[in-house]
Amino acid sequence: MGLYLGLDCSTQSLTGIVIEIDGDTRRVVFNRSLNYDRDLPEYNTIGGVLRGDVDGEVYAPPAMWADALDRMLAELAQSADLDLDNLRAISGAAQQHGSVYLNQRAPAVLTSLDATARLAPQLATIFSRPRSPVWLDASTGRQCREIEAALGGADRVATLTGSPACERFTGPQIRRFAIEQPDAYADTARVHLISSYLASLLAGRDAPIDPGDGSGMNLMDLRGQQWSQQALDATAPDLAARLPPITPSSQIVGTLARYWQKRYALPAAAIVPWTGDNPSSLIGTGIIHGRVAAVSLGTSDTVFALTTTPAASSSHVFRSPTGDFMNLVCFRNGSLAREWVRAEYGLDWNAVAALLESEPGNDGWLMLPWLEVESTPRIAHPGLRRFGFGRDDAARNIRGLIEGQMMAIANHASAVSGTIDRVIATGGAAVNRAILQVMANVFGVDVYRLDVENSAALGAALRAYHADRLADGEPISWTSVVSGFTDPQPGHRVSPNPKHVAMYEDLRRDYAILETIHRDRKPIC
Ligand code: XUL
Repeated sequence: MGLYLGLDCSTQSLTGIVIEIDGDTRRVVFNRSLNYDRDLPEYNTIGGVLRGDVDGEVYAPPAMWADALDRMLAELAQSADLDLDNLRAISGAAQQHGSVYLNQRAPAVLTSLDATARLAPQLATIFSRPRSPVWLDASTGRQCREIEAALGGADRVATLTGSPACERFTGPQIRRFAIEQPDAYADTARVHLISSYLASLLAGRDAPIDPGDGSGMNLMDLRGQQWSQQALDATAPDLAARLPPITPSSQIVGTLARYWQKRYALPAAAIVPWTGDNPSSLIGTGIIHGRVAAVSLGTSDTVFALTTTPAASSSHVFRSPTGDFMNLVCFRNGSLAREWVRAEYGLDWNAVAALLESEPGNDGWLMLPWLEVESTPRIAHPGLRRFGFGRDDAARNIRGLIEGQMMAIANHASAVSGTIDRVIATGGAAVNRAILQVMANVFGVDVYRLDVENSAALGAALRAYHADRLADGEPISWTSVVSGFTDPQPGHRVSPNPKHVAMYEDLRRDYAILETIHRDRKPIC
């Protein structure tokens, strides 16, 4: 019998899931979340982030994620019903693109942590940049253009690294830091992704970056799965020496550090490289075959699918933990926009659901739901665009925003997968059946919700299991890895209503026309 821990450090919370695998018995035995705003109020975040003085700057304190990790392992250690001696491996996922900057003191601090004291205060001296830019940051437009110019244009950057230069991606973020704060950059010995930073804290030493999260940096050669010297040169001086190596995502990188073993009486479990939340969700939704797309309704909404060859049409191509590729489109206006419209009209989620169900199609009225700067399509000048109704009409605003989001996702999904036979819905909003009904009607296919809501954390636990089997000389197929955890359950199926599918086909065309007219050509992505 083995226990496997998967963690997900997302924008707003840290989730931990433990799975137990004992022969054919497979079950989730621990599932907890800590919300940064609520459970770690001393960091003063709103929605897990802080806003900077410069337009578009969004960041988080890296010590907060360390603190959350410490508290999560404390909760795990206190779960009386788990025999943690059986904990064999740990992996994780983190919001993509965010970066953590460490100085040369970090390695010594990580190897000499005092197990009787909290983790975060002990890390106080290791950051060369106390603010970690996160994926919501949109302050690096200038650096994107400079990188594209140095590498021969946006298409060339996309072919090389999987994406055009994007404001939230790590390379442009590093460039801005190196140019605007050269002394702090000179003091930086290591630039980690949030994923590799947290893996380093668990292993007590510098952990590598996996190719899945490495693809979100504009720095990795997508095909070779190694740093591209050309991209590094176009980004910042002496960057190669500051980046951790890239290793396959199933290669064990160490064991749980003594700090954690002593502090929480945990065994020397294997540490498996962490990856990005989207590549991890690919495993946690069981998307290991084509023709199935996943839609993740989280702080960001994403739609993604597995592919053996990268699609030129997709805005992003990442490496997948299976060794293949994944096409992905990301929408910045996800749950924060949904939450905003709900609160703006003073409703609870049941009332929102009732409004969605009462008049599918919003009587033909549409909204472009760009509450904030949007990445798909590129919208630098945010603001809701309402067509045919005003601000005061709660029902039309609610339906306009949520139906608009679903139509945008469905329209752009053609870039990630040619034919879609089925959609797997994940993320916090996937528990709302009325939203999934809109999704099914808009896509015109069955939508399934999985038993485990946090597919990124589940994917991390499953990746830990996969790597553990491999290390034991018992390679196991991905189909066997996910079996029993991600099988679509008939009871969780939401089927489209044919009458509404036809209506949404027309509305989707209208929506696409409006999007083209109103889209902003300023190249942020
Ligand atoms: C993907 C993206 C977001 C983050 C946060 O490119 O920026 O989905 O991973 O979830």
